Amino acid sequence: IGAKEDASKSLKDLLEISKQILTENDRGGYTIPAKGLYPYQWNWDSALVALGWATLNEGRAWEELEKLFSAQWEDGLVPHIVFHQPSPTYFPGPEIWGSVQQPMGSTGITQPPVAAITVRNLYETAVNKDLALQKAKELFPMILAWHRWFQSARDPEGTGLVATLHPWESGMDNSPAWDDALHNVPVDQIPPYVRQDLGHVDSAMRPKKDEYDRYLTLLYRFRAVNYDCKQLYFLSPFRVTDLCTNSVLYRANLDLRWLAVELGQGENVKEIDGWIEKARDAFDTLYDAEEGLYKCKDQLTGKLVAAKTSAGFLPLFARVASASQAADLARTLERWLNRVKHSIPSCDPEAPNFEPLRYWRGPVWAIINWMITDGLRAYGFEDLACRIEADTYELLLSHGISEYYNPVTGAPAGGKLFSWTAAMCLAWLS
Ligand code: 2M8
Repeated sequence: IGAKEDASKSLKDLLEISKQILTENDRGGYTIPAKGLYPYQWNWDSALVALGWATLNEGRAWEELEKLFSAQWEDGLVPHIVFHQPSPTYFPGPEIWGSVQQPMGSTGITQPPVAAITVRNLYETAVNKDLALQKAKELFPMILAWHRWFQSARDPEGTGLVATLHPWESGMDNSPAWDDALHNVPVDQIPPYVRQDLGHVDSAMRPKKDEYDRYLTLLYRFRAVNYDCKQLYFLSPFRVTDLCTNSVLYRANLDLRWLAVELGQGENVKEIDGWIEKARDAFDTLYDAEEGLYKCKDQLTGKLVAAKTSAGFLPLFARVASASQAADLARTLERWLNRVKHSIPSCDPEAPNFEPLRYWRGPVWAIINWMITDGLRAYGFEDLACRIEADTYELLLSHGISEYYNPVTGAPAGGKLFSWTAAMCLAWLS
């Protein structure tokens, strides 16, 4: 009984801390990911953080999404960062992006489209059904416009999979999956710059200068055409098929279709079904049967990327893997997990470029653990899902609510008191 009481006390503490983090990072309708390091509204962070808010205050959860979509561009893009209030602690901020297409400043690129997944989740679990119906109805056309933007702006050639034009769009900025494609981006004469991230976090945990030079080269090239989505796909020297973006979009389309039926928007179902069907076939071209893992692709060379990353398991979250592919993925994942103490490393721990401390090149991310666990459950791998869930819980309990964690030692890394990790505690681990 003593042990049981201890465990529930710890859970209570963890939930209390998580609640405090969201409250302290609340800037009035939107939540910053972490003080200092990320002082604005980030796109997929907000959609995930809304799941956490829903356990505390449903109205506040809906508001998070409304605030994000208040920055939607006329062409349908929902920006990767919205600059609601100026802040000197982040680079590159609004003065560098220089975008003028919407009332508040924003970047001119996007991020993995989690919003539809969150809306369905909030709608289905809502206590206040009237509010949920009203908010879901309001958000539905905006999300549909964003998904249409993905089709037209990021798959103008109709391949079935959307392109990612900047590592920041993938959300997994310095993933080894982008090393070769990014290396092929020539560094332009860009204005000198000072990185703010290195004032908040140890440089051993962040992308390198070489990568930042290219991130900024891409930014300035995009800015030169005012982020015109009709041109960007064709002019970007970086163009990849990202498994995270495509898996999240696939799942988001399934959830958008569900919402269309539920909300009496049935006339849109055929269009969404068309996207889903095309993507389903195209996903197979990313599957590496020998490795038992999906791979990203460099669209400009036409080659699958050799790097093995945790994004390769996200087709489980999408529900796009076949039963036998899912079984292969589960086997591969178990192999990875047997190599490190804490699940799930963001890259294959056996790979020579595995870096347990550096951002998206090795560390554990609670949001990715949630997505992959959700996928494993859907395919019937309950034991593996429970193992990852218990592991994540222990990790957060022992090491606090950080941006990411070293999978070998469990040490917390990156930003502290981090919103999306807190949201995962509230929405998933409680
Ligand atoms: C990280 O990315 C930002 C740029 O968008 C950065 O490092 O400056 C990524 O982990 C990204 O996925 C995340 O949305 C963002 C805020 O948490 O931080």
